[in-house]
Amino acid sequence: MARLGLMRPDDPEFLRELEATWAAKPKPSMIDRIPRPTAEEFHDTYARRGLPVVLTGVADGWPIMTWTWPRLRQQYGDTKFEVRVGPDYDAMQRGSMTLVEYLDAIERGEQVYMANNPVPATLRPEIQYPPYLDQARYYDRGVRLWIGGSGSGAHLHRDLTDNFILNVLGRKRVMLCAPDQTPHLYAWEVHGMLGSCKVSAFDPDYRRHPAARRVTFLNASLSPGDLLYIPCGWYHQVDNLDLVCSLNFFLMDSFAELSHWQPRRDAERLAKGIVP
Ligand SMILES: O=C(O)CCC(=O)C(=O)O
Repeated sequence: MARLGLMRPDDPEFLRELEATWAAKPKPSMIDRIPRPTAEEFHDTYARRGLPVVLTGVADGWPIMTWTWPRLRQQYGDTKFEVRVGPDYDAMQRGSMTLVEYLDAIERGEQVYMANNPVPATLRPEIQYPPYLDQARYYDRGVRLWIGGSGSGAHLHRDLTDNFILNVLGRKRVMLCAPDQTPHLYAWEVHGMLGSCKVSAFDPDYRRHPAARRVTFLNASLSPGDLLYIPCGWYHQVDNLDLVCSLNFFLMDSFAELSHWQPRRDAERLAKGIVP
């Protein structure tokens, strides 16, 4: 298995090379679903090529997959979480609620999303990392908890690291498109480097965003236990189809192999005493 880089790619030069690399190669026409691949299969077919994939069966037997709504309510009902309030990302307020208050608010039809919370210490022992990468690639604050009602979700954006989404309860739909589609997605400067976009991948308004006609969005439908790998730079938009609980594992790095970037990764590895 090839050794992979360690650098967090928050340099605009990295993103430019990532975009140029994708502009020069054919894009996938669908997102593969692969049952429990070996680490070699995952690295060689997906991570090094920067290709998204849904891995199935990987979380079978993990403690987290025994979570149920009644158990979450009972064990973590008094735990406080941050919530996003309101339907529009750019105009939303942030609030704080216990899990029980939050689940009750969803039942009343309120537009709140318990998004992107650090995992509370009491829950940590139940969490395992996806086994494909050594533990040093993960970091505690990179594991995030998302609980949302039907219709909640995240607008189209990209992240600056590789990322796994583990869907725990409910169904989630994710639409993705390749990193080089930036010019057709109408950047929306709500949070700078994240590359938020005004285009809706689920319901594009071609009258307002005509260039979006050129974009092919790929669908990934996630059921409980599905693990979606989103490589750095891939745009994604999320729609929760039911009451959903999911976890994110944001990594320290991008594993896409880029020719220009590789010498800098090698230098970083040497500086850290890691022999390639
Ligand atoms: O699950 C969600 O609503 C959003 C997840 C997301 O945006 C991400 O993983 O970057």
